Amino acid sequence: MARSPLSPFSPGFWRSPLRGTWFTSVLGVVLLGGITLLFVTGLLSYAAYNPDLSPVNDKTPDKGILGFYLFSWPTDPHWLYRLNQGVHVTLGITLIPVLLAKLWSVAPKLFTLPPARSLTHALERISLLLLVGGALFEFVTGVLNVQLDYLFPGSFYPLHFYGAWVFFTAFVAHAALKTPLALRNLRRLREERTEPVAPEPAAPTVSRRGALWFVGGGSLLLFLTTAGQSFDGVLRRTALLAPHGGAEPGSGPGGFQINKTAAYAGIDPAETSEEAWRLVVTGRGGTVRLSRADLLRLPLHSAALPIACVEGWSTSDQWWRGVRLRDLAALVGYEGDPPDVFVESLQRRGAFRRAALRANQVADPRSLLALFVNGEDLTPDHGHPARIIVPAAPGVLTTKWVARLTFGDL
Ligand SMILES: Nc1nc2c(c(=O)[nH]1)N[C@H]1C(S)=C(S)[C@@H](COP(=O)(O)O)O[C@H]1N2
Ligand SMILES: [Mo]
Repeated sequence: MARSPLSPFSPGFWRSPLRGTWFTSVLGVVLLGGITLLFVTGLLSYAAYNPDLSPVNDKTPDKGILGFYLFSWPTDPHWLYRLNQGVHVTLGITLIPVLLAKLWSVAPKLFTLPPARSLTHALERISLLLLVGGALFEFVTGVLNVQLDYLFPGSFYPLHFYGAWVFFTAFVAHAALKTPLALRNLRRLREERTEPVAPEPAAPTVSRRGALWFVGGGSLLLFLTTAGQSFDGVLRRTALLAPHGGAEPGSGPGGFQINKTAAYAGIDPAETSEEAWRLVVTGRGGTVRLSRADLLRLPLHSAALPIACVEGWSTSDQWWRGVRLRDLAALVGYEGDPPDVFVESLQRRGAFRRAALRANQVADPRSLLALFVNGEDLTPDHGHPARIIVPAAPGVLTTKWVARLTFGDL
């Protein structure tokens, strides 16, 4: 047998007998479905931010046509964002072994020489570069965001969003070219009859089917240690790999997941006291300043709504109680048809201290400036003295430690 050459550019370098059209086709078909669903849930996640209420929610400069949106994000069903983002993040993490196995199975192709035999071949290889680079970029930025709590504050979002367009464009071209072949391979070829791509294959140590079980087992393990972060109690404890897995932060009314604590956000308790804190509400009818006692004299309403973060974790429904946003709009000149609102927190630095909500969200009777949760005053970490809560909206729009509401078309 010939000695294995050292350079990956020589075909004899690649020895695994597992690489072959059947193996690649099975993984390819799984990714075709999985990545399409990732892209759709990702776009919906973007729409859920109300990106057109810019530059507040989507701060990307010159976003052009890729920053399009087609509809006002609905407020029903109230768990819509929770489901969408749970699927997006859990599926993305579950697909990692499949993606890696697929890249491994076609790795020799990335090293073929000459780099381009013709113009078409050159174009195909450039598109592969965008495909592989785009896939790695999207999965790495996604995992970093989920695991490392916004490693690059503010910039994850445009990176992951515009990276998705690059990746998905290459993915569509690749799928259009290869899907018919992959499906034909799966119909015609049986695993045993596939020729290995290696010209000098080593002796197999595991069957192709066995290798697929290994990949699938890896995915299952990731799924089982991630999915629980979208649930409370016992299930959350199974989410060993998720930052918001494990135990709840304490018990009692405020004993559900916390994104940023009051201390982290630099909220000075002196500013949130009964005497110091005033809510400033502005609209076409003027400005009113309300203490917490003033708010408590307004009609109070309850709504059972979850917190669902872009990172994929969520809580079950919590019981919020407070003043309807549309009632606050009515105080400053919008009787009946509330407009958009711009919300600002007491927080001075960092992300997520300002957010815009669209008119349909303000109008929903379950959209509250919450003062209580689960029957008690909000805890400092959940936004005392007042926070926004809106059905079906991403957590990032539910501003805590609210200081100012400005109603008007944005
Ligand atoms: N002022 C302020 N509000 C905020 C945040 C923040 O960092 N600062 N984080 C937001 C994000 S990203 C989420 S997911 C929710 C989390 O709410 P919780 O900590 O009560 O679970 O609060 C939102 N409101
Ligand atoms: Mo979040």
